[in-house]
Amino acid sequence: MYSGASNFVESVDTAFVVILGISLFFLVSITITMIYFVWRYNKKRNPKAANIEGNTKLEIVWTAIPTALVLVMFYFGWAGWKPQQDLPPDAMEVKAIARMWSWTFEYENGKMSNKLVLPEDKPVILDLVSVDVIHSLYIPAFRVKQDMVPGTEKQMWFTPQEKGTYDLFCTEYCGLRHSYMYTDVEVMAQDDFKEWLEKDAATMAEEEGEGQNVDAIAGKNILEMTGCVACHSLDGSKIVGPSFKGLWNKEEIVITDGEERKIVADSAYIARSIYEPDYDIVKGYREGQMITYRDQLNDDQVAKIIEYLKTLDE
Ligand code: HEC
Ligand SMILES: [Cu+2]
Repeated sequence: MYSGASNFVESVDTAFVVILGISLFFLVSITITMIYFVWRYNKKRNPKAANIEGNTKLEIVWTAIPTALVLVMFYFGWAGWKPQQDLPPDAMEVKAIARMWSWTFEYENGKMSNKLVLPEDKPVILDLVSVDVIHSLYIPAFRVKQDMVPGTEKQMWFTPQEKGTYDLFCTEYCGLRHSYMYTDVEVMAQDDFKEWLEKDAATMAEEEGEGQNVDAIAGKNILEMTGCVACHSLDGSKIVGPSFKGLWNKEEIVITDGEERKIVADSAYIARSIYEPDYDIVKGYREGQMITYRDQLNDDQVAKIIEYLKTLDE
């Protein structure tokens, strides 16, 4: 508690402690009073019951005090909530994209990441986008949480104040692999962040694998960043969609407009599977599970993905 990991920790924790304190006070005092009454007014000690007809003074007291207490709790709740609604004008903006069942964060320079990487002590606004169903973005350590409703534009903001790694969860049950929909928030020094932000998938790949097939490594990074691996395994096992292992140049039966037909998984087929997933449905799988990546991936990125898929032969 009161960790200071974000600028909202103090106000949210204060509201929590105030409400917890009032609740504890009443739990203890009501329990003690009950026990005392059982002892004091049982039949042996108090054989003849009194009939009390009402007491105006008491009624005013037991209306006024709880009303005041509820208002106190409301005040602390409001004081913690209101600043979260007032977006700062000078904040850095990051687009947070939720889809079944992964997170992608897109920065102003176009960089994508499956982790939320942020500089320390700089206010950040998250533009919340869901491409399919209702998700909810929750960072417990920062005391922030906001539903993400497809078709609406919502935002949330906070200032990370301590370097470190924190959990980020989806907290709205969103289907089969909802419980896998989590990632990290990494808060780093402003200089380290700047350096990280400048590196795109291609330069990262160059550093990772000197002399190797750099496009393929970049393709793997893109698959991970955009969350394809939430539904497609790389090792032959079936998750929600078919595995990517051995996909390249495979002959398959797909269903197009209700008709079965045979295809070969070449570049054109794979690219169309990414841009228009419901055009061909792989036999044995369901339509409508994969949502188009038209807005998220360009031809160059898709080409790199294909380069990587070529390396996953059986
Ligand atoms: C929510 C789950 C989900 C996610 C995320 C997802 N897919 Fe799919 N994908 C499916 C399902 C289900 C199918 C099979 C039905 C169909 O063909 O549309 C499929 C089919 C495919 C196929 C055709 C496979 C074959 O065997 O012919 C390709 C290629 C593909 N996806 C690529 C991708 C890529 C690349 C990404 C990430 C950019 C991605 N998918 C993200 C669920 C998903
Ligand atoms: Cu979710």
